[in-house]
Amino acid sequence: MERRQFLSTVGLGAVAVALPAELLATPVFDFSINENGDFTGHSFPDLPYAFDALEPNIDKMTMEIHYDRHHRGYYNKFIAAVEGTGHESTPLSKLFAKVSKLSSGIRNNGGGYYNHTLFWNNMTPDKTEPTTKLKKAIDDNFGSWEKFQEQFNNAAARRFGSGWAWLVMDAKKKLFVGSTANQDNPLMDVSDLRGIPLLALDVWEHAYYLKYQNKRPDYISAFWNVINWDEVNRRFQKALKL
Ligand code: MN3
Repeated sequence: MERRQFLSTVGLGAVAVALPAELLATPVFDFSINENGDFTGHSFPDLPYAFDALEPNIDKMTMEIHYDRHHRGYYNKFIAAVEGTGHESTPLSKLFAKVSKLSSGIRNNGGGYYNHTLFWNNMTPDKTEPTTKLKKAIDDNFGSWEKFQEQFNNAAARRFGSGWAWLVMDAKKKLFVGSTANQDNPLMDVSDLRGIPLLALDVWEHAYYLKYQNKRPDYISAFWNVINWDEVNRRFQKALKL
């Protein structure tokens, strides 16, 4: 047994409660299925705003390259990786729930396809606010809004190399902050951090290097200016009902 498996088996992992794939197979968390839970196919999503919409926090050229080359690349490679496996019509959440048994092509590119779709949608040029209910849950779980921000910023800044920072909810409705390496995400059975993703931040260098170079903390600070709290609220409400 690997150490990571052992830790989650004995309950010492950051989030030890595994989430049944059925719970996660809802449109809020898995955009490859519809409101009835039926698989609707994989498709490369539209960016929900213009390339320059998040300026000056995230610059236009970074958005163009990130969306049109990186994200599209993950999507195309995912489609190629899943072809011929019998999983062409399996929703993403179900693939992620058993990704340890699938190819690294599905894991890395399926993760890249999914994570970026969440990421674009949890940013906006519009002014949005967390609801009172979400703020209270943050206070209850982290002690204060500031402590939540500090934990999130640390998770994002301290992820060594490439990866993602997350706010997640576990099966007991507890909120956690953490990070994953590469294109892993909290829906994957290989991840130490397991839960329903409410907020995602890409901390790969390709997400910020053109504007921020080596100053990842500056990029993380700027991210707070463009978080789409309407979307985070929506996922939070949906996750509470699972
Ligand atoms: Mn990226």
